[in-house]
Amino acid sequence: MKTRMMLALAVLALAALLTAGCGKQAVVNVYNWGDYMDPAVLEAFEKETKIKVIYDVYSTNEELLAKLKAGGTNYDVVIPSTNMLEVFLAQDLISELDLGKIPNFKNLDPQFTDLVSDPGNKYSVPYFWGTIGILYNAKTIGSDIDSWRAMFDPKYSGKIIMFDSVRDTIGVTLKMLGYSLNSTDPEQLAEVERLLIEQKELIHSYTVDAYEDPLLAGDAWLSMAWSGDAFKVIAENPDFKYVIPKEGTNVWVDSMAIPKSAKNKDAAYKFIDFILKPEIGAQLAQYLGYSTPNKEAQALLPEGVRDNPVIYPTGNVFEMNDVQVDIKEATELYDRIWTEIKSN
Ligand code: N2P
Repeated sequence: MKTRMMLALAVLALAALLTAGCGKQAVVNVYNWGDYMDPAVLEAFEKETKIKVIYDVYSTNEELLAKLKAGGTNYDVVIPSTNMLEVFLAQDLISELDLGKIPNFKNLDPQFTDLVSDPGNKYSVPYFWGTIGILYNAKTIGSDIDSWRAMFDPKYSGKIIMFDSVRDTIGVTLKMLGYSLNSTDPEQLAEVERLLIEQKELIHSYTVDAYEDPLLAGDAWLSMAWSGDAFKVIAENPDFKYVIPKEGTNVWVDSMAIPKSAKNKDAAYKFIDFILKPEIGAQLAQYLGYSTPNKEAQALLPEGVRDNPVIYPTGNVFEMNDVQVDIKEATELYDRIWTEIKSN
């Protein structure tokens, strides 16, 4: 009896193994920022290509770096910002692209291709871009905000949310002081450290992905915000306004790239090309509220989105704002300052 059961089990196990082997479904492992994808787009991709998407999210570029370096994850598509892409390239973590396999690359606006972080797009293809600004409840506050200084104003004590993101929070404070977002000057950074430590008693919280709820609930009045999130909050409650402070900000561009450790490169190419289809780019742009670098997609957007100043600020956004670059050896100094601020 026992032997027969064992035999039956062995046959079952063998059958399972064989089916898994034959019908092995193609997959693509995508690792993206949180709140940065329309699930319907993933479903449409799976339906069209029969490739299954395994999807995972991170909150910051630094988290993405840590995960990639730890190995063992085998992501096929990752979406770092320009500065983190530079770090990846310096550490030889990214595969060179064959743009011939991404015919929809032609849909991109030349303003967002051939960036200094990746001349000739040898390694990356833009996904979305946007800004960091201040999202605030204009009704509660009762006046317009136009400066990063508002984030340090004691009259908003307990109502201010800052980003839990080393480069972004140090970066905008540098901008407030009239310095470069990419400063590596120890004196300028010491000044920033002092201000951010002083500011701590005014802070409601540090977060990058949980500021909408406290704002909408009235527990916080003003927050550092990504433009797409701002667009969504304003749509929910028009008392909110989004401003790029007059001192300037970080204009970021996030790009899709294929790690060297990717196991499903063909599927990764198909995924990237799918995202660059005009109608998919437009669907995503509307869902996310971020700015599409895809000019064919932008043309498909309805009025009110296509020309919304939160998403597409007028004028040349690169003029008064900086794009983050890899700060190389100064990364250690930034990390030290950040730890000091957070633990103080
Ligand atoms: C959405 C992702 C923001 C991207 N939470 C910032 N680069």
